[in-house]
Amino acid sequence: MTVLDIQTLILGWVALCSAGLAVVGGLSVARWPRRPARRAAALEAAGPARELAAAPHPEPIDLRQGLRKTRAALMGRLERVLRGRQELDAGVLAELEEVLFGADLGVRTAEDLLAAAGRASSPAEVRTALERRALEILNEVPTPEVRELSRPHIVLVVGVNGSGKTTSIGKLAARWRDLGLSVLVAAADTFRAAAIDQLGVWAERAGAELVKGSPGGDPAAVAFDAVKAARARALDVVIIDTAGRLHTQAGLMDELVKIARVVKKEVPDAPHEVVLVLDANTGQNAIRQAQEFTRAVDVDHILLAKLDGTAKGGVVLGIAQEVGVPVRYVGVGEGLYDLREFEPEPFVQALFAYDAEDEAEATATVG
Ligand SMILES: Nc1nc2c(ncn2[C@@H]2O[C@H](COP(=O)(O)OP(=O)(O)O)[C@@H](O)[C@H]2O)c(=O)[nH]1
Ligand SMILES: [Mg+2]
Repeated sequence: MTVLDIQTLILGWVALCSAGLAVVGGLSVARWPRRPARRAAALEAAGPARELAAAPHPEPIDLRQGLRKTRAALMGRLERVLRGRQELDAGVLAELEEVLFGADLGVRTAEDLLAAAGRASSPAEVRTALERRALEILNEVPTPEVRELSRPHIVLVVGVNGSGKTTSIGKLAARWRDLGLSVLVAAADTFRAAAIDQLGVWAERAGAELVKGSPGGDPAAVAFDAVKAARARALDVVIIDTAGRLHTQAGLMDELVKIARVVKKEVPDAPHEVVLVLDANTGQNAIRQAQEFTRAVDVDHILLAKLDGTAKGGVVLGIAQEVGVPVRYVGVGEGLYDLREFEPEPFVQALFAYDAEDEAEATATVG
């Protein structure tokens, strides 16, 4: 081993540890730098993946922009109820109830927020009261313990068909690559040839390697081969894509359990991270899906995809309150870099920062 090899190894490990800590513990170390200059500095520190990540990429969609539809729907309706009202009387509360229960927050969260609104001293105070309570709800979700990191760090990605798994894997792979880590993705969704090809395209975009089987093959065997290959070649991260036929089918859950079991044969404490991908467009259905998946597999955190295209982004609150598993990432677009780490405070701020542009959107959609 040359001096350079050793250096590369150490740098890779430092990056892996900080990335992993950020993933597991929600710590602020190695947070994805949002500004190009800071990203460049981080890359400089990360070393090995410098060349790849130095390639220019489009400016990613920001959270405020991603939440516009949700904000226009929820805040727009609230504005209409509260505007010009002097008293927080039964009439206003009944209207607020209608808005909150129609906002795809989940029943429990709608009730909770209605109670918070009811405790406000005047209609003018309702928005602040809701904002404060929303933040509390998100902060009440327990954050997972920081664990020892392994190499390879094995990530299992689960969720129903079309929720955004494959796309999100591309985005996750790109983040880890930009931190200087080597990434291998495993095409364990073997049901459709197109699904394997789609993952191949994302792997190429992200600069990750791909392990695939033949269409119709055994998903667990693909996952096993991928982990074996990653170990043999000392790669840092393995991300396993899975099939997502209806979550109500016992077959799917059994298959996920089987994949996890087979991977353990190679790495006993794997998977180190199980990510559940949910589609924000499905609103309260996402809460139900999360409950079913968390019963079958040990989900560490949730990636809520397609927040940009939906007015149902308030479901983040319902997920926090009714599922109790942290939302770790949000997808805000179809590009490689349209993934954000979810942080309660900026999220709530973006959700409540209603402005003239939102008003125009709300007028167009709510009328
Ligand atoms: N607007 C938007 N579209 C997304 C996002 N994530 C995924 N998609 C789209 O959702 C569709 C299904 O995604 P895919 O990754 O194939 O889902 P899978 O079946 O779970 O693997 C694709 O058309 C993606 O482009 C997102 O964050 N925002
Ligand atoms: Mg897929």
